[in-house]
Amino acid sequence: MSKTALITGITGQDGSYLAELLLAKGYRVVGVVRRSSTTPYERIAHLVDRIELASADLLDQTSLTDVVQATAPDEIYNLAAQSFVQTSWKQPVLTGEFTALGVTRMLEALRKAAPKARFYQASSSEQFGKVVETPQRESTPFYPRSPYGVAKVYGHWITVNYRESFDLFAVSGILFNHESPRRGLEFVTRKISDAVARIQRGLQHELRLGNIDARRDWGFAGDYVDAMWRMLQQDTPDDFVIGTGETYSVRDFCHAAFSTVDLDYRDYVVQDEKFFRPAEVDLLVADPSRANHELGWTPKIQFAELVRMMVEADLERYARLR
Ligand code: NAP
Ligand code: G4F
Repeated sequence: MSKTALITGITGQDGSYLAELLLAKGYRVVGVVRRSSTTPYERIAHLVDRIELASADLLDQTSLTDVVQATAPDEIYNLAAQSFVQTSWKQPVLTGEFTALGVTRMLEALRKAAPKARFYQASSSEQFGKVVETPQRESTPFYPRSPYGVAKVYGHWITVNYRESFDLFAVSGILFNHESPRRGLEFVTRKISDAVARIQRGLQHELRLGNIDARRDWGFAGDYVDAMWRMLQQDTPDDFVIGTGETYSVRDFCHAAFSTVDLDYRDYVVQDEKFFRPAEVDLLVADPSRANHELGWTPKIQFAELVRMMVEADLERYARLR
């Protein structure tokens, strides 16, 4: 009997890679999509014939409970969120509704309609924020620096609380930044890879960025969805930090991306106050040793390969558009 997985956020970067992984493992995959007047399925267009889509919204308890009831999942991956940190200062209440209370709604849906299902919550290294130790591990205290980070801390602790209160198999993966050619264009890595391709084609002449000294632990999204799956295959539910253990600055990313096409980023990057944040997360770097040992998980794609993959994908995309 094949297992059934329910994925919220299937139209997002991670949802699309996770759906591919689970289909390859023989799962029946059901993805939650919210009602829209358009069908924004570009990341899963190649999968729509092999997955089922169900309509529900993180803001609406009835729709979530109904989808869980109708699907009878063995595993639930709660990936849906308002995931862009910068937007969380402009829409703090909505971010709290989606990214914090949305988790409680999903847990309530599971508790009522499928209490035996295993639950994965997409926690974030943004929870470490103004870091109190380096590298950051599972025991590192949280100090979030944005409404998004605060909402994710809530989502994390409500998952722990439901596990302990109701004996659910519910876990949080504290994932550090993970990127891919499917990353949204507003995130800094994709903004850079897209700009490199546009500059190369003469469509753009400069790249306006905020704080290029911020450091992140960047991995490949395809590797990270494998860690999500591994967390739900354990004998006992537990939370894990997932990252590469290496940190690079936005400036490093610019250097690597522009070098791919033999350009010097200093000739194009302009710093713009508009992209600075009210409170910044200066440095993130994971200690993924528990995931290495207990999940048998290690990232396959390193920083240089990730940057090249993203720039080449955008170069090809613009070449196809010609
Ligand atoms: P993403 O590309 O922004 O995708 C977000 C998904 O959430 C989209 O499918 C979106 O649907 C859906 N969504 C948003 N609001 C919703 C609502 N009210 N009801 C139903 N669905 C809704 O994010 P991602 O990069 O794949 O990240 C996946 C999850 O991991 C997020 O929770 C994110 O916060 C977390 N995370 C990401 C990273 C990272 O580096 N990528 C690191 C740590 C944690 P639409 O297509 O309809 O907008
Ligand atoms: O790419 P970013 O917007 O990602 P950020 O804020 O680290 O958040 C991402 O990773 C989190 C995991 O730690 C996820 F939970 C979250 O959902 C999201 O996927 O910004 C990265 C860094 C920041 O320090 C930002 O200030 O890049 C800096 N930056 C500099 N200039 C910029 C820009 N970020 C963006 N988006 N745009 C700029 O122009």
